[in-house]
Amino acid sequence: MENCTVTGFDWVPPFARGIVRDLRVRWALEEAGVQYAVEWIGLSARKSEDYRRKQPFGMVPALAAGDSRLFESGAIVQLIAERSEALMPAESAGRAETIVWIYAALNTVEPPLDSLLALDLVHGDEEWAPLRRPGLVEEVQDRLAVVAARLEGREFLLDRFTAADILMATVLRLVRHTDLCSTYPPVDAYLRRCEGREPFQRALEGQLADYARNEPAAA
Ligand SMILES: N[C@@H](CCC(=O)N[C@@H](CS)C(=O)NCC(=O)O)C(=O)O
Repeated sequence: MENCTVTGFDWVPPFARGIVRDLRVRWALEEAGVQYAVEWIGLSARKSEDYRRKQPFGMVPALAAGDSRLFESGAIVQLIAERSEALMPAESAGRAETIVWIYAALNTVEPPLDSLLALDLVHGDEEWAPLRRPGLVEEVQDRLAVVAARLEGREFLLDRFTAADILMATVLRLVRHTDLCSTYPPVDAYLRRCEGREPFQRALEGQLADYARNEPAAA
């Protein structure tokens, strides 16, 4: 992949730092050893016609790679992985297993975890929030129990690190404001293992540094 530019937000409030989805793309590029630039869109400009040409839903991330204009973090990470054996085995069984776990992370595990994040950190004061929360926590626990069973005796989702781990670990981080992951020791150890990787640390530092640079001056 050549001439890669990732688009992220120029600033987000503290609760969102380290979980905004351009982190997934930065991490994948770091693991694959691909050089990239970052450009930023302001929260208020994200729905502009101009930005929607890069990301039709007015969200981040987007990736420009040569002549390609890509969006959807999962698709972007998968496409990076398809060009890098560091992220996806070349043989077909390993490739298939990686893709299965990419979709499991995004389609099955992410929805309830993302809803819990929104409920706790965005809608916490709504009247319905305490009524909805127990059922949502049960759904999250149901998904985490399956991930824990998969990780029993394994370091990663497959027998090596793959793009699926980038997506699963960044999905698990969505509930970092709770102790839910830490109640499943294989999940807790897995998350620490993934977050301990140098490429993850570089990606995270890059994202946090960008927000720090754009921090509004204190009144
Ligand atoms: N399915 C999309 C979701 C992207 C997404 O939710 N991005 C958030 C930041 S993590 C966003 O841009 N939110 C702004 C908004 O919803 O308007 C992906 O994975 O790329």
